[in-house]
Amino acid sequence: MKAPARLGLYGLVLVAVFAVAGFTANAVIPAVTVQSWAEDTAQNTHHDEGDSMDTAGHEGGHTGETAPLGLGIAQDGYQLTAVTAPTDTSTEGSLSLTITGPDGSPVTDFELEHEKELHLITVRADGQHFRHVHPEMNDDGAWTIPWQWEAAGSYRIFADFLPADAGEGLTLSTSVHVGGDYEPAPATEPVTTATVDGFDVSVQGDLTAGEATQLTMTITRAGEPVTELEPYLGAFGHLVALRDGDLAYLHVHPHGDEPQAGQTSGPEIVFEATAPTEGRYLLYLDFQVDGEVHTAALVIDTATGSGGSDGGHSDGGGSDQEPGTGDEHQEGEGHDR
Ligand SMILES: [Cu+2]
Repeated sequence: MKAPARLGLYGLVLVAVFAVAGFTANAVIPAVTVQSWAEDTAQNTHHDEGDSMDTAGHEGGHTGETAPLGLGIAQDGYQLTAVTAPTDTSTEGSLSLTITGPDGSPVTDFELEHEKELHLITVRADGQHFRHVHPEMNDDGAWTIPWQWEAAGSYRIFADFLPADAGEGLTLSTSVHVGGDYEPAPATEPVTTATVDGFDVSVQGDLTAGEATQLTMTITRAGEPVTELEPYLGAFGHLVALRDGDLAYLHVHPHGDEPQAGQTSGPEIVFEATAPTEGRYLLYLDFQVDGEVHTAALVIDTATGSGGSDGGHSDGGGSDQEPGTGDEHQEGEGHDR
């Protein structure tokens, strides 16, 4: 029996994504290339004819149950369309998009995921200026939110949603370009503690390519543990993880039961994440205290897995910035590892 062509194609795309990410850690352009590959794949799998590309016969590239990476503008017949946004930083306008379904018409029937029908994530190609918002849908199926960009550059826009007819959630994305002076600020090293709005957020744990691992976020304020975390989007925190370089979108799951209204927690929030490949990952934690949502941005590299024990990285991934040896194998290596 021949394996379905779609598996071969999918594997090929994964291999291609890996190769691109591996050779050009901080480049912007390959993401576009990857996106078009992903689109091709989505279209081919949708039509299900399968044999139009002989290269699909290439086997051995599949990596098992790796989830989609959110890099395509279309998947399973669903497509991100009519994306509009201000084209410079001085314009106050709106950000708008429409999801079309397999029949080509706008989808208006969505199911709740993390308490919302559609999650919109925007982030600049260098990982800066992350925003996670929830637009409103009008009767035509257009999702809109008032919008002004805070900085120029190329942005990726992710829509995360669950069409009622699809049965499973989808993440689609596209790029928009914002004119003006652009000062790129890519991640040059891991950042395992960050301060936002007076809260100190740290991450402990390792990301390991191809394995589900736990990441623990700890939130303190003025040195005291924060224990009044409030439920936000059905959890005590919402974590988005993106692969540095192509901004591949990882699905991250909070641990523990869904909180009840009025319940509080802290100072730790535990997540489970699977890094699709080795590399650097950008983490964005949304958490709520006193009715206000804060976002902390962190950066973590995958633990050096294959080939052994890496001599003592087991202290939680160098999460502390204590004087001494806290930076044994990460400082100053640039992006090449
Ligand atoms: Cu959301």
